[in-house]
Amino acid sequence: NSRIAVVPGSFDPPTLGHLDVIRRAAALYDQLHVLVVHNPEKEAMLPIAQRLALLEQAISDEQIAGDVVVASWSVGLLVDYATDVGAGVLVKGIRSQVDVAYETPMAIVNRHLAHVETVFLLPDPAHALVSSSLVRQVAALGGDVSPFVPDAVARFLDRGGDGRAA
Ligand code: COD
Repeated sequence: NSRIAVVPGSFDPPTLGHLDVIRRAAALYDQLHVLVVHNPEKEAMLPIAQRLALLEQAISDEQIAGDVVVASWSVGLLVDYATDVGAGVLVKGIRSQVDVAYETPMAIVNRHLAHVETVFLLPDPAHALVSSSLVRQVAALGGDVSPFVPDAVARFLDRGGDGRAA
């Protein structure tokens, strides 16, 4: 009876906050699915395929131990993916009361829809203020994003991977 969890997110781009949650969740479960979910409410910086590639690179660079699968999902409910892969848990990072307010109704809906529980991990204080939207803003204005993102992401954005001239 293996314990399988999904860590969903936009990961646009992956940050050190995401990698911290992934590392700690990988230590808690037998198998982890890091799932890039298309969020229609947010205007994307990077295509899904690029986010997948950067996540895979960062997870390998950071030598995150365990059975970690990287995948994407753009059709239907997030809990349908969880049910398909036999996962009973979604893991989310909680940075603030804003995250609690955003995640609570989704967690309740997901439990009703598919008996999938949501587990919240508190962030490492070192990365608690990091968000993808902050990184997108710094990158768009030509700032140094390297304190906030894995090396693979910093190199990619430095090369102008966000569409801005390098
Ligand atoms: N420290 C700790 N955790 C962090 C940090 C940090 N610095 N930064 C981000 N996180 C966490 C977030 O809280 C979140 O749990 C996760 O990492 C991903 O963050 P993002 O910003 O990449 O992703 P979001 O917030 O855009 O989430 C997108 C989802 C698709 C996961 C979300 O919108 C969702 O669950 N949607 C449900 C879709 C669905 O099935 N809807 C129908 C039923 S509700």
